[in-house]
Amino acid sequence: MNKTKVVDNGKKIRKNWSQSWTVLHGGILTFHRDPKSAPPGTASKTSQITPEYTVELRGASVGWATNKSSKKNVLELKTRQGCEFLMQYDTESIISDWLKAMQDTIRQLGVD
Ligand code: I3S
Repeated sequence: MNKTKVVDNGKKIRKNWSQSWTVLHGGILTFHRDPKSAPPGTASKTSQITPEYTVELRGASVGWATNKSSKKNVLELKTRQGCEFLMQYDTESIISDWLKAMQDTIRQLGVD
């Protein structure tokens, strides 16, 4: 999917959309760099899919983003640590599955 951070520890930052392979496991979302999206000639252009960063879903909230982007099918994820991400994919059924999976995870984790 495509993702960008928009708020970092309460501070609004400039969007920087990038493609990533995303995995949800054990309440942690891990964004991985797509090797194909690495700029040519960079060291990261290997066949490896490397983790980029993780997001803890405990205490987070997620929903459809409204008026946050000109892209379609955009989700907004707010973490308990005060970061916000936009997540986007053109196929609505796929991003809807992500929304449901994240909502279920957040509900199961609770806040404590
Ligand atoms: O919310 P914005 O400012 O319209 O977001 C766009 C910008 O971040 C733009 O980059 P620049 O900061 O170089 O202008 C991105 O390329 C666009 O993708 C952003 O808009 P969308 O609507 O795609 O989220």
